[in-house]
Amino acid sequence: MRIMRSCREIGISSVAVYSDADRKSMHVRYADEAIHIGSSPSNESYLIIDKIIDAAKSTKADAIHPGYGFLSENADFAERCQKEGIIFIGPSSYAINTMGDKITSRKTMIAAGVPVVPGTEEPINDENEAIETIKKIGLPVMIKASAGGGGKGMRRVLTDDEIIPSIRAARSEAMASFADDSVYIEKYIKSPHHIEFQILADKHGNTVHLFERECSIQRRHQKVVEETPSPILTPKVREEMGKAAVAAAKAVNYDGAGTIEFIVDDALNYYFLEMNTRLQVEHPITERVTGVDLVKQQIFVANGQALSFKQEDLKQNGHAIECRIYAEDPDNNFMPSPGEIKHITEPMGLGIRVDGYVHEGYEIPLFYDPMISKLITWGVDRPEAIRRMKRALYEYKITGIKTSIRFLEKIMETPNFIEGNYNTHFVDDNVDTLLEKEKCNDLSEDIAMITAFVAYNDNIIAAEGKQTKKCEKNEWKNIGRRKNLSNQIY
Ligand code: MV4
Repeated sequence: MRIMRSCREIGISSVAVYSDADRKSMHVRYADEAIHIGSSPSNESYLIIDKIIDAAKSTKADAIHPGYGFLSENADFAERCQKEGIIFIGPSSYAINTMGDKITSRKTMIAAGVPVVPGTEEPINDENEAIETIKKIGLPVMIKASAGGGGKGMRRVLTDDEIIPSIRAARSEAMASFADDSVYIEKYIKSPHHIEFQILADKHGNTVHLFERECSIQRRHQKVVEETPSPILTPKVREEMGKAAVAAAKAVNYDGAGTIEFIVDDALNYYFLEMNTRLQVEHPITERVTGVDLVKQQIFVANGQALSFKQEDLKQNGHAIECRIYAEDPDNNFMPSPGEIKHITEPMGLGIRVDGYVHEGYEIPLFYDPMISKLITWGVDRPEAIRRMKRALYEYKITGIKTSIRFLEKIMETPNFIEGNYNTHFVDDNVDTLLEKEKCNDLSEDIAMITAFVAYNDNIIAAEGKQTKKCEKNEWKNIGRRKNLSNQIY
């Protein structure tokens, strides 16, 4: 849907592919043409290169946008598109391959002068050698799989006697997950921030960055909330990191949209972690503060056009936050909650963007990622973006399935979040209050058949005087006196 929305604006017709489970999905209805490519499991449909290529050929498609998941970071797929004369809307297979292997990407970054986490440049071959290396680096360290990602094949080592078991465990996990057991060592960065830089490059040697996204609010390596600008970066560090991100992209002759992930410690030391060679889920917050449509830019540069703007044309305007809305039950260990949406009311109005595709009567399939939409708010500054997010989450009503909406409201109310004082441990550190039953449980879930109007009934009842609902927040009276209320004109 995201891709086709941009295509429609620039007059490009689109072809959707779909599996059995997605037969009734919005993208099938929205596309100009749709091709069925197989049964519901993704390894029988969306992951089969031949089926995607056949669909492109039979509809005479000029280009393929691979989206964010599935084949989007598959070098063989990028290469196959090229061989078939179809434009792959993404970087070269060389860039995907180089960045896909951690040891290779670390070496490439070291050569390009981009800071990496102190550690080994070569894979661990010998366990005794590894012990010596770790003595030099100093405990604690991380053992990481070269082919790794999403925390798989990663082990933290705190004590000497954990070294060998951790190496072996990381190796066997990496072998099972990626069929590649190479591992390497990095110094352990305590309580890091995850801050990533958006980059965009054309095929004519122009590379720019579109500033950062703060993505430290994660749960089990899944992002939950992202925002930009990062509450912790200073203008000087931001500028340095932006330059490092551009250098990282140039080192692999990158073209297209990509993301350079850094971990940042409390002293604002930053280290390259990995590059994502695709458009990312959280791209809308960057679009909102820079005004750049990243999907259109991906299409333009894939078509060989030069970027129409320079680094100095780009500014961060105001503040944007994204909350990922998942069909998951926060009260039941975030179990996926597929099923039919009985009722949905989505937030609207100034400063709100909802990137979604679901509708009343739609059945969320159990086969794919349970994310059902992304809610993005913008404000002139961070406090306004947060208050707008709280308003939008309040308006968001979904019945029939469990969602993460109330959990996200709790995050917006957590003092450390409001203060911008958080790192990658935020969810674990605040799990008790974030999961408080009465707050997380959307009462409207219990009356799933009743419409959203009833969800607003609290206020009607209060207005009739049948129930008193104290409004603690007549904060408008304090505009101009309270620091965290936005009253300036942007
Ligand atoms: C680290 C780290 C601390 N020190 N590396 C997790 C996923 C993978 N992309 C990298 N990860 C980490 N690497 C060193 N040397 C801590 C993490 C980490 C993390 C990083 C980003 C966002 C969330 C995280 C949650 C736990 C651990």
